[in-house]
Amino acid sequence: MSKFRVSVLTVSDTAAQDASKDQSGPAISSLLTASGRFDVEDAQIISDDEIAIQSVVRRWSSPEARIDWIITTGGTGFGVRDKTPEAVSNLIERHASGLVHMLLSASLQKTPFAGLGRPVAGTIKDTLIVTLPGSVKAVKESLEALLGEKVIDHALELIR
Ligand code: MTE
Ligand code: CU1
Repeated sequence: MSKFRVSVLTVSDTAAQDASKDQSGPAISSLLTASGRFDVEDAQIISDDEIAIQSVVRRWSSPEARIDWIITTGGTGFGVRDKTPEAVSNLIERHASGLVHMLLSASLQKTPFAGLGRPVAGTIKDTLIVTLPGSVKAVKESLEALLGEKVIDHALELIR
């Protein structure tokens, strides 16, 4: 079976100014690559801007891009600039509330602050998209839940 094609979008005003401040994007890429099941095809950093988020997500979810899974990191909390879930939600065709539930329940076992996360997940055409929080700790905990029992692999097999 060929590897799943993943693109990683870091959403952060700070990292958009200075790419060296992006820790969660590289953390996601290295965890995925280390698993041996995923190829990271593209990684970008943009500011907390709904239009900018949507333009990247639209491009990556177009059939020509052939991306199986888009992961975003950052902008999912309560900060006034945190708009990732709203931007992504408007593009999702089928919501994956089960994956959201999984992310939240796994994360709540690590910290009650996970209750401040507002993740969304779902499919846009043949692409799955999941929004993760912005910290490296949260990203590791979230990917552990999604990749551990190969739940995400099964989801990706069903849509490809
Ligand atoms: N989820 C996990 N697994 N671990 C964490 O430490 N931190 C929470 C939450 N989700 C956390 C987590 C916190 S403190 C915030 S504010 C929200 O994610 C939103 O993060 P973001 O605004 O960086 O996207
Ligand atoms: Cu927080």
